[in-house]
Amino acid sequence: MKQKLVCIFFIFLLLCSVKGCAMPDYISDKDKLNGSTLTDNDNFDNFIVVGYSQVGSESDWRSTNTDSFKQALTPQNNYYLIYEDAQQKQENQLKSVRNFILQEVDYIVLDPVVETGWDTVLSEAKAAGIPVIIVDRQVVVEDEDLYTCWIGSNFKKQSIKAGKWLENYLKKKGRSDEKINIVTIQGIPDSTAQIGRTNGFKKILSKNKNWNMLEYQNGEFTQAKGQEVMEYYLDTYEDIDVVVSENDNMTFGALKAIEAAQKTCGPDGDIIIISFDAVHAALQFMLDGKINVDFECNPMLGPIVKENIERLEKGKAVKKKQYVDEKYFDSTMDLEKILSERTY
Ligand code: GZL
Repeated sequence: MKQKLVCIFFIFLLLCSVKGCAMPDYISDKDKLNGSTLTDNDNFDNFIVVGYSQVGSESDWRSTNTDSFKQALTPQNNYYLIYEDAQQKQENQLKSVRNFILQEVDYIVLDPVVETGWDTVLSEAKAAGIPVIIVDRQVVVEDEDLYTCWIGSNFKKQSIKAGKWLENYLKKKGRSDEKINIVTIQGIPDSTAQIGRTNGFKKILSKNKNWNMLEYQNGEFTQAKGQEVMEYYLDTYEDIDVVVSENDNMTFGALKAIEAAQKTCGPDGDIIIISFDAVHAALQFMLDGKINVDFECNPMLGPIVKENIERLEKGKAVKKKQYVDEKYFDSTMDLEKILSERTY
């Protein structure tokens, strides 16, 4: 079976090179086996072939997340990883999953850009007898048996913690009864991260009648769009007290816009910045006094997926929903020490 896969793979690559079509971004064994190239008589029988459809490469968090899979599912660990970047488009993911089914991979790992629209393609994978592991964001499907398990963050919990952090912060500043104007830069609509982070913060917002949410705008989880949204907010609203930004890259864009508007932010500034992901660059901005608090979203899912596949290979059951551990960081902490110890 694997010989067929290898042959299809090389014919596909040959056609791509001839037709000039965009080659999929494969992490093939040859990348890892110290430059040696694959040959037809490579025995793939002991390799676990994984088709991995990733959302995109829109953020620092995403890159770290992708790397965690590339470092876990390697030929040295007997994996053949087929990685495809969907550029944040669901239609690309649907094509990738169907491609994986055609290639008769052993497992499909899907990080769904949005929650809906997966029932048909996951039914096709199930009919082909290929287990699907959902990671990071979630799918909403009629039949939960269409996927084996989900591994990721509790986004709603992250932003409930963010709302509670803001309550405590304002209390310490003697601003508990002050009118607080808030704007939110949201992630991709209908993505689990956006839904969870928006709804979690809303739970705390509803308990604080003096908090005034001025507007929600989609920052697409990217720095460029985050800056654009923040520029709009600064042009539209005279008095912004808090920015809730649903990922660090949008926060980076917001910081640029705030600086360009000659406003200040962070613990000693006019605008309180609440961010999510807690990537290295964001903690550096926090150390520089630009970000007040950042809620971690653990990107290291590759090793956990590897553990689950190995359990499945032995016929063992796996938990349907597996939440990863996460913390938060704020400017009162020893950020130099934290930065020196974190791997991402
Ligand atoms: C969260 C993930 C989000 C990150 C963003 O798990 O889905 O997508 O918070 C990324 O950085 O774009």
